[in-house]
Amino acid sequence: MELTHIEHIGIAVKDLEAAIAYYENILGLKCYAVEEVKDQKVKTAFFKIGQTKIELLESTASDGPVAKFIEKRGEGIHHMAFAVNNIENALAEAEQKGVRLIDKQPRKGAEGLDIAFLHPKNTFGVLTEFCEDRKNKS
Ligand code: CMX
Repeated sequence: MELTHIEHIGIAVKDLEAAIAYYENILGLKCYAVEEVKDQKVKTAFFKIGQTKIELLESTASDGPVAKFIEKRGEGIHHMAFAVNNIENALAEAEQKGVRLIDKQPRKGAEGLDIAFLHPKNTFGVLTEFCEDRKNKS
């Protein structure tokens, strides 16, 4: 598979507005988008730093993955997302090499990207996401 860069780092927070204020007022980054991803039960806020984004994640439901994560492990880094050239190929290769897939097929995530997750129990404790940006490909 071909990973091109770290697309984003996902950070679970309890209060999106308070976290946005920290990233803007202390770190001096600019929040350029806030988007709800209903499917994932999260509200997200995005910042760009170089080629990489930071995605803040606030849960919108007590049974959502981010709410469960915060309950169990507290706020903090939730996942790391790699940009890949071909997400189906990357998933097939990971599975063939014995990694448990959370998503066997890509689905739509924030910013219209095609996304899929690998299980953290097989990735040394880091929930790993593959992302492919098909809309910006010619
Ligand atoms: N990073 C590392 N480990 C994690 C984790 C994370 N983000 N989330 C859960 N775990 C750990 C748990 O602590 C647990 O470990 P222990 O068994 O040692 O306690 C283990 O994984 C399994 O946990 P679980 O309770 O059986 O499973 P959950 O129901 O908590 O589900 C997971 C975990 C990763 C399968 C689920 O959160 C998932 O499917 N995630 C993918 C989707 C997602 O995270 N969406 C939110 C972001 C969406 C976006 O970016 O737009």
